Amino acid sequence: MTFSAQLMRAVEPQWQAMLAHPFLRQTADGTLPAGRFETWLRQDYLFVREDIGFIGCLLARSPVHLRRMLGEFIPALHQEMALFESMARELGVSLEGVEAAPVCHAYNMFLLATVHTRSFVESFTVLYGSEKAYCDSWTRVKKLQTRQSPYQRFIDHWSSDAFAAWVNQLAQALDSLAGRCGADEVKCLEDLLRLTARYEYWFWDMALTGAGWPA
Ligand code: MP5
Repeated sequence: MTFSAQLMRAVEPQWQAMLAHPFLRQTADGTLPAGRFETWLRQDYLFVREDIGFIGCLLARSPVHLRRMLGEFIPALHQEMALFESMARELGVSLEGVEAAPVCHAYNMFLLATVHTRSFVESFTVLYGSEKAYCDSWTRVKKLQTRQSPYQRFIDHWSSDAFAAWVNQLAQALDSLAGRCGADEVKCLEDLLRLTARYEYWFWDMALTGAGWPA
């Protein structure tokens, strides 16, 4: 079993909980209550915008052999933001003046704190977790879909072969870093990957419940 697959196995319960979140099933079968997808769209737009900063910091710390891969991801995220903007226009959703919900804020801060205070491989593992989470989650939506969705372009984007290939590239890069990791470091990577899966679960949950700040 590869190093990345071993890490994934250690967080299986949290991963399955994330994939079983009702937001995904309801998106797939069209039963999501009105406004819930739009909440996700607005919040994830903010998430991706901040994620670009995380990738930039990761790139600055990256070993030479991973720089091109990480560097090319930045324009891809700008393209993704254009997809959000175009879908928002299509759905009549405003992206102006949105405040980050607690989980969106916390998740972005977790990414930034990780890249500033933890090792490169620890930060890279968190990136792998967040990308794999979207690949697996949207592929699950695609599989459960019974009819065309108004949100099809998002579903197709993250369940595409191209996105799966990107996640696979990340897995291979993570495998190439395995040699740097002793037992303590591996435990640390598992903990960070688990936390990433939990943030992802919590993000779906926020979209479904609309949970915001108390005041
Ligand atoms: C991604 C995302 C990763 N957009 N939002 C969350 C909450 N988790 C992960 O996907 P990408 O392609 O980096 O936007």
